[in-house]
This record gives sequence, C-alpha cells and structure tokens, in this order.
Amino acid sequence: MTEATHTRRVFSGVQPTGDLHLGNYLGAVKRFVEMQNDDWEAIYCIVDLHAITAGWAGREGMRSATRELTAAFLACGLDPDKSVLFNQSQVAAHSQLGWIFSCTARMGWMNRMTQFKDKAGKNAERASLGLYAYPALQAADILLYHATHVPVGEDQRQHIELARDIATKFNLDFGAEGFFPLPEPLIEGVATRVMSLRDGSKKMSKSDPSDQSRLNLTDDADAIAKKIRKAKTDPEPLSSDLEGLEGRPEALNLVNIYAALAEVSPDAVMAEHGGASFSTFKPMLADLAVARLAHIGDEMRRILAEPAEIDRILGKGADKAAAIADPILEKTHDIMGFVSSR
Ligand code: AQP
Repeated sequence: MTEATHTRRVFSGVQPTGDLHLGNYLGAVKRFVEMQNDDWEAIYCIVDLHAITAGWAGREGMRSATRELTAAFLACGLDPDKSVLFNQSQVAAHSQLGWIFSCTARMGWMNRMTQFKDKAGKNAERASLGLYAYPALQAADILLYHATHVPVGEDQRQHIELARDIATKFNLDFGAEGFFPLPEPLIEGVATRVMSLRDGSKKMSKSDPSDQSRLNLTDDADAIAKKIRKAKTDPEPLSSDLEGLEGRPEALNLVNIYAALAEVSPDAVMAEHGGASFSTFKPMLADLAVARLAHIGDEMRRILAEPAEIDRILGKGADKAAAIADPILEKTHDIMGFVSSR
C-alpha cells in the first residue's frame, strides 16, 4: 500500500489526569469537534494507559477521571455517532503495537524528548520506564489506525515527529513500504500554546499546582471571571498593535485567548481593543470566556449524573476502534513473521 492510498483519518488523545483546561480545549478538543464532519474519519481516545506513567490516581480516581473526561468531550460537542470515542485500555492492540514500536524506536531518539525531561525533572532516575517510553505508545495509538492527521497543541509536535520516524523505520526495516502512513501534526491557530494565567512563560497545564493558573472547563461563571480579573499582567495598557506586545507574554496570552474564543485574529482584537487598560479589557475577556465556557461545565455535570450511559458510549466506541485496529495489528504481525495459528 502506498501513502497516497491511506484514507484521511484523524486520531488524537487526551489523558484523564485532571480537569480539562482552556489550553486543552482551544489546542485540542474544540478542534476535534470542528473536524467531525464528512471530510474526515475521526477517532478520539481517552489515553488512560498514558495517565499511569506519572502516578496512579487510585481505582476510583481513575474511573472518575475517565468518566469526567468523556463527559467533557461530550459537553464540548463530540458526537459519538460521528466520531469514534473510547478509552485506550479497552483496545488491547494499543499495548501490543506499543511494544513493537518500543523495539523500533532508538534510545537516542527517546533521549531527545523534551517532555520527558520536563515531566521527570530532577528525578529522572526515579521516573517510570513508562514515562520514558510514552512517545512509542503514543506512536502506536496513532499508527494503529493508520491515522494521517493528528490535531494537537504545540507541546506535542516533537512526539508526532517521532511517530513519523517510527513509521518510516518500521516500513523500511520490515520491507513494508507505505504500510504505516507518516502522520501530519495539525497545529493551527492562535491557541496552540495557551500560557498560564500566572506566568506567561509557562504553558497552561493540568499539573500546575496553582488552580489560578488555568481556566478549567468545570469552572462556573464566577470562578472564570475571578481568575481572569486576577490574571497576571503588567502596569501598561494594551499597545496599539500586536508588535507592541513583544516582551509582554502575559498581555499577549490574554489577547490570543480573546482571539481564539471570539474566533477572530489577534490583529482584529488589537484593532478593537488596542490602547485599552486591563481594567477595561479583562472584564470584556471575562464576559466572552463565560459566554463560551460556562455552559460546558453545566452540561458536564448533567452528563456525569448518568455514569452507566458514559460507560456504554465508551464500550461502543471501543468496539468500533477495535474493528479498525485489530486487522492493522494482525497485518503488522504478519509483516514481521509472527506465526498466527488462528
Ligand atoms: N497550554 C496548552 N495550550 C494548547 N494546547 C494544549 N494542550 C495541553 N496543554 C495545552 C493540548 O491538549 C491535548 C491533551 O493534552 P494531555 O492532557 O494529553 O497532555 P498534556 O499536553 O500533558 O496536557 P497538560 O494539561 O499539560 O497536562 P499535564 O499537566 O498532565 O502535563 C494535547 O493535544 C496537548 O497538545
């Protein structure tokens, strides 16, 4: 099979490791929803196997985080009849292909992964092997479906490049030209790297100890408005144009967030609000954020009241996912010469 014959297929995953925040929403989930149309076959995965690489939330913690993330996806507009929506551990082929890719990826490649360095920090010796090998499993998540496109935030660019390297090496090593496609990262728009509300040099993140650093999708209108009011800025008003925000990461972050929520360009935001003080701009941003986000939290709470329905949706999604993944894994085994007697 040549690359040209691969169906246009989108895959992306999110870890159930805490409340989704504005960065996850604008960088990933909002775009997942926009892509579930006739042009794409879309597969979205709650990557629970990745969620244990940096610790375990406990049995109940795992279950509730998985259901909460599913509820967040649904509340944001993912339609399980249009997209495949499931949790990774229900489709065993992810782990199986992950092992094969651990044997394809080279140590030198893995050593260059900056996210491992960021997440392991000074304690690399005590980090799990899974955290180190995570990008090989992530490559398996994508390539198991022969996905051609991966909508993600900027922080994942290096991992998608690694998935391309793994696909290339597998195809070459096993004489299977074009078997795995080389997936393209889809990193577009102004919100590919939403920054912390407390520190414009750090990305907004679930694991930031300060809840004030992020807008959670579960935050109500009061919490959203309060966090934006308290967001770190500098004493100057907004400049008249975008160039004037150079060296002012917190101000630029708020303008980018406004642009992404209003679905306009940052230049258009500056044309309308350039020169405004933050005491004028922040309330407008807060009103916009409340209008776009507050209903998601309400909808999540409604969906979460029926956990059995969430589990049913995930089970049905897992069946659909396995129907695509299993034949691709079988073919992979066949290419590699693994004997199958069934
Ligand atoms: N700040 C961000 N801006 C834009 N996109 C972002 N993403 C994450 N943070 C931002 C994108 O969200 C998707 C899901 O991410 P994930 O939860 O699987 O892993 P992550 O990137 O590690 O997310 P967090 O919030 O930063 O979690 P922790 O704190 O656990 O590391 C991905 O597409 C990611 O690019």
